[in-house]
Amino acid sequence: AERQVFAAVDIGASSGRVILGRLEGQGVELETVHRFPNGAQPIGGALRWDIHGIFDQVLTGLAAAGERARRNGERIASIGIDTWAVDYGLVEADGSLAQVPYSYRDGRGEAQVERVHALIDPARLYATTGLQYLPFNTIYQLAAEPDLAGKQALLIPDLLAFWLTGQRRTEETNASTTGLFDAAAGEWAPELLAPLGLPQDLFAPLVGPGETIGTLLPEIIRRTGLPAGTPVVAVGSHDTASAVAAVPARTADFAYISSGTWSLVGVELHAPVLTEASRLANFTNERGVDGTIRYLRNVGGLWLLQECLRTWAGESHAPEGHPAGLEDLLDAAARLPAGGPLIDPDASGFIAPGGMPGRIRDAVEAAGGTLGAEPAAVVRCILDSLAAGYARTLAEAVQLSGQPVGTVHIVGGGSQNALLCQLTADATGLPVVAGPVEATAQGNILVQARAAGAVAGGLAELRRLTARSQPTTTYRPRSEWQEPGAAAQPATAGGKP
Ligand code: ADP
Ligand code: LRH
Repeated sequence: AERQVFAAVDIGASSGRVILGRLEGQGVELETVHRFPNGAQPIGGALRWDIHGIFDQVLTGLAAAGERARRNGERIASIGIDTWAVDYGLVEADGSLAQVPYSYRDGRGEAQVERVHALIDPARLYATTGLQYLPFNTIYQLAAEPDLAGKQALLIPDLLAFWLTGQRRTEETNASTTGLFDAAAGEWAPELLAPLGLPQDLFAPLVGPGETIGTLLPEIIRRTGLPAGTPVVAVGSHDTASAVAAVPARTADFAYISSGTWSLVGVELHAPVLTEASRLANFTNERGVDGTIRYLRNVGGLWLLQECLRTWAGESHAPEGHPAGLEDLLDAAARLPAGGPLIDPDASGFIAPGGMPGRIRDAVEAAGGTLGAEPAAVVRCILDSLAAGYARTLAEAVQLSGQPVGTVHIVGGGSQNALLCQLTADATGLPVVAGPVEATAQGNILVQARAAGAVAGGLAELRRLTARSQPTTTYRPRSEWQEPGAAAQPATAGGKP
């Protein structure tokens, strides 16, 4: 029989990819077959996603994946889709798209926050949804829609799955980021819709990771050359849920930092923490694979760096996953002394795009500090501030959840940033294990492989499988007497323990 491979469509706010995963011995081998830049764009007077362009890239990637599998004598057993959270497309009853989807970085959600909180007390919202307050949560964006009658809101991965299969579902890990989902029950919270004037049938039925959404439509089969009957399987369609499923932890006492455009910093729990203390600390209880709770906070993330690079390059191009010149800048930033100025990377003033180096300088000066003129100083300020934010967030996560942490795992594109990994080890006083870079695709593929019966076990087994097959780099906290900015000497580990 042909060997099975699994296709992951993983689209972050800064780049998308289609990755093939094949089971090899004790682990999973990943092969990136297509990659494309992504980013919100000003369209029609608002910040939006070029969703038709994104879907074209998905089809190009799936066609490439099919071609690759055919040449290897393999069969694509299924396709799984994950993207960033929160955003959605509005679909009419006839299936057509009502508008180009807005980006969460457009300010229209924030403008609704006061009105929404006047209608439903934020303490009640938190007690039900356990969701951290972010001004762009789906609930605030939906409150800005002038006319939802007869329309359905499909979250971005669900919209792409609808276009591939014709089936409308809402995958539950991503549903948990809407602000309209009951964290403890793992179901929609329909009682929150009416007070906001939102229609009861706004959302499609829920589906969980591992369940089949549908099979490819005939027109998709024509366009991609994939075999008829190829299923689209629900995964942790929230990219962070897939990433956390592929944290290569070998023990239970781990924390994670999913590091990309955002840094998602926290621990995994088996029940939500819905206390007032948790709400005031703004921790979220988002749903993970296998009904787990991702107890975490959003830290501003490499968005700050992406935007600075874009400004320094003339602000013309879309942000890229692998920006040119980044390595030189990081080397220069690593040579600067520790103890430089800090900003609050979570400040809402950093959410919108444009002019980021100036905004960072303003923030430093407003706090009475000074920031060197050269780009490396700005980069160092960002990374020092992120590391400090990680340490603060992890300490609070441990305190609020009671979950002990002995190791910090950094996964995603940002795990390649050796300076940030070392600064994180220094700031937390804990060993940092960096990698895999493509944890999100890995988690996406593992859930598909398990649904197909090709691997078995719970998250702990899936994590051991990742630890066995994906290379990681360990950073130890530097003691204080060391030269400031001394080059880190990470120990590299890969393959078998
Ligand atoms: P997202 O899924 O949010 O689009 P990724 O996980 O792809 O984000 O991570 C993108 C980030 O990874 C970039 O903003 C960049 O800071 C970082 N990155 C990518 N490649 C490298 C590299 N070679 N060295 C250091 N950092 C890198
Ligand atoms: C990371 C992410 C994060 C959300 C944000 C909108 O890509 O999904 O978990 O908060 O994007």
